[in-house]
Amino acid sequence: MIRFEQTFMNFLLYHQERHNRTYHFLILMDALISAAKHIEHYYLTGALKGNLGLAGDVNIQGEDVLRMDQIAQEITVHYLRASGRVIYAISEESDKIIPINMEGGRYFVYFDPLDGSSNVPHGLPVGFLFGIAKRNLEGLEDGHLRAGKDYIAAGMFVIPTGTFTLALKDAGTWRFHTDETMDFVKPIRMVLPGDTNEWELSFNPAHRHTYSERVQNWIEKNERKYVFRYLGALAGDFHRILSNGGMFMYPAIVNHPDPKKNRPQGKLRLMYEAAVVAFMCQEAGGMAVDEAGAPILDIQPKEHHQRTALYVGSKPLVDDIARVLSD
Ligand code: FBP
Repeated sequence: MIRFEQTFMNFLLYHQERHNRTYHFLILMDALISAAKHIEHYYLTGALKGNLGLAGDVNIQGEDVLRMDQIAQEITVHYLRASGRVIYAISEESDKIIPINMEGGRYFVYFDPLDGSSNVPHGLPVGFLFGIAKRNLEGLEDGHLRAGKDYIAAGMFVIPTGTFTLALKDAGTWRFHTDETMDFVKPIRMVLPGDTNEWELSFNPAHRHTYSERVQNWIEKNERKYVFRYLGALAGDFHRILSNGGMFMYPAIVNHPDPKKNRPQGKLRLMYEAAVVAFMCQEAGGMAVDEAGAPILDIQPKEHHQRTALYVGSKPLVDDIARVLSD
């Protein structure tokens, strides 16, 4: 007896029908899935083809660009163009906004095509993160940068593990796995578990003494209660938090022995990293705050590569540190 699982597209079709929505979103999601599968192919064959090294350029954020960053960017922009549904896109790999179909597009797409750059040279798990906002259908669209709470969907592919997680506004966070036909199937609704025995803490321990005193004190007080895990790629670390509960944090760096290395505004990018996992976490019953303890999803971006500190995960834990941060 062959076992058949519900496919992602079948799941999304019913979702769109149930909410009386159009096929446009399906076409956009099909483009993002094609891009992720293509990137995964290049990543899996990267070592063999010599694509896991540096490209020789430096991006707007002063970071060395990896060959795989360029490949992932080119692939994603190709499929977003082919969808015809995107007004403009914002990418970690592009200094400027990427105009796509300014007249006829319906959506804004904010993405990081290959997150977790320190893992790339080793072929270890990385992420493809994306957030989607919609054009103003009631009135004139001024193309303003959207806050996370205005996103209609956000998701991530953990590459090369073949897992895909998508959150839909007011409709939950769903995880899909790849089947023998390389299709994403078997939607599993993700809800952050209440059992604190499984909860994990995730942060870069090499940085802990550069965090603010109150964050260091909070870690001191709580770290023995939870398992510690850190992959060094947001998508991978957040994937675990969604399954086991707990909290991932990338606090502001304010006490670095070399003051030039301080990052009071945080490291992670708001629109295509922090807001993406915050949206998915909220739809899974969790929450996310910044260094002031304010909700990540309420932050109105001033510029598209804006950074933020991030505390994301199970409500009781994030609430607890938010009280310390906002004190
Ligand atoms: P990139 O987009 O440049 O990869 O930066 C983001 C990131 O790699 C996250 O995925 C990860 O959580 C964090 O930076 C790791 O930073 P660090 O190496 O300082 O721990």
